[in-house]
Amino acid sequence: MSKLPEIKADSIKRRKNKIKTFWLHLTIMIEINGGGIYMSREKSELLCISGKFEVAGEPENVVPHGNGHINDTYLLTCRVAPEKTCRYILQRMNHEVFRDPKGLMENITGVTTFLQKEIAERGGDPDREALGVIMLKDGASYSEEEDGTFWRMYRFVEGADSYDAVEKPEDFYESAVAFGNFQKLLAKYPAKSLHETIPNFHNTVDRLEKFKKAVEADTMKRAAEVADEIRFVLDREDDCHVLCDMLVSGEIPLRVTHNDTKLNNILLDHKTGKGICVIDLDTVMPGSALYDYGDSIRFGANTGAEDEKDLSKISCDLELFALYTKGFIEGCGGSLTQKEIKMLPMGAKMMTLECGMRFLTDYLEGDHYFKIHRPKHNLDRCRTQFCMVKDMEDKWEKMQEIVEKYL
Ligand code: ADP
Ligand code: GN1
Ligand code: MG
Repeated sequence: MSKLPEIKADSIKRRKNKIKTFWLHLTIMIEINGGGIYMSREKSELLCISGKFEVAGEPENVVPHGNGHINDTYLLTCRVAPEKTCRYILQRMNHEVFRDPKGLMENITGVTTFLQKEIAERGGDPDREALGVIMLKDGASYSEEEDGTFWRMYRFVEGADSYDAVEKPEDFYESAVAFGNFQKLLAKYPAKSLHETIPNFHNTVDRLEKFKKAVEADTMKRAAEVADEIRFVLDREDDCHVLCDMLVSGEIPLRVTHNDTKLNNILLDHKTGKGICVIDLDTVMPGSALYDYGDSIRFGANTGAEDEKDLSKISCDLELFALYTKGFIEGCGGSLTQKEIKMLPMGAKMMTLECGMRFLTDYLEGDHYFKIHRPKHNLDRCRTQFCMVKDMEDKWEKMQEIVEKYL
């Protein structure tokens, strides 16, 4: 979890320099994010939006929170009594990514209510183990502001944290158990009632087509610079069809899945170390168990960060791969089919290739989808993903051996 640096007032000069640097960074970020609404929001405005929700006490403070690439997330503190505060997550939904905020919030209220009930029936704590949507005072689940932005609020899960990298292997294992269990909890969710919040989200064949169009259009004149990366994708065109074909033929089942299972989308309990609450439910849709498994491996089993510039730091850690495999299969509680288990390495490779392709598409199109914090950020991200794919290909037999133990 990133912490804001403290400014120590030991000399006025140093302080002035820091303030100058801060504004320089802020200006760069605003420019990089296309004058993003995110950075230009006034605290007073955020507190005013917060006041429309059913919060306990009075909204007192609000600060940016977390490292998601899509939504703008803030931590809100409300004053309940002189010595007591209550915290919430306030989020601006990215409605360029999620075109149907109403449908999206219907999914989230439906899924969270369902999860709370399932968790309570199993003797768990529904207030901590599932996201809790805070309604508006008028009973709606989100607020549409006059400037066309959409806002929602969640109960802040106290005593837990999300991580941007695996610090302890046990944490990765616990996240696997929790993501597997999440899928199990939603096994009976009425899948047909779910809106497809991002059509074709993990349809790799469709992603490939969009990528090819971006290469052809080359609106930013960046294709020549990334010829090697383009070739990398085209050399693996056949792979892109494998999971889609298996879903269509029914060889692997369609399930209600999370679809965005990176490590920072799970909260780990400070005391027990268990994966206490799965968050970021925007993409809960019918999908494949291999997507959830694969996306976690893509992010968490990588020895480097998703945006690491030094590619020598990138590889697929087979110990972490084995640990996650064990946890996920256990978490799914015997619900994975033999075919799904056999295809787990392919799930990992495809989610990594697809994500790299998405970063590259965004780079070619001018970085309009994923938030970036420096020039070529999406290109750096794409390169780590492709490096990880290559390493998986080199370790393919070992990955299969690890998985075959469970057949
Ligand atoms: P994004 O879609 O942009 O990734 P997330 O919903 O994942 O947004 O939220 C961003 C971060 O905010 C998470 O990684 C997590 O650290 C934190 N967060 C989100 N919801 C909660 C919550 N209910 N309680 C505690 N922390 C949360
Ligand atoms: C986005 O929202 P966040 O940061 O958890 C993206 C995922 C990508 C991921 C790459 C809705 O996830 O699909 O795998 O970035 N979410 C969406 O880090 O596109
Ligand atoms: Mg997230």
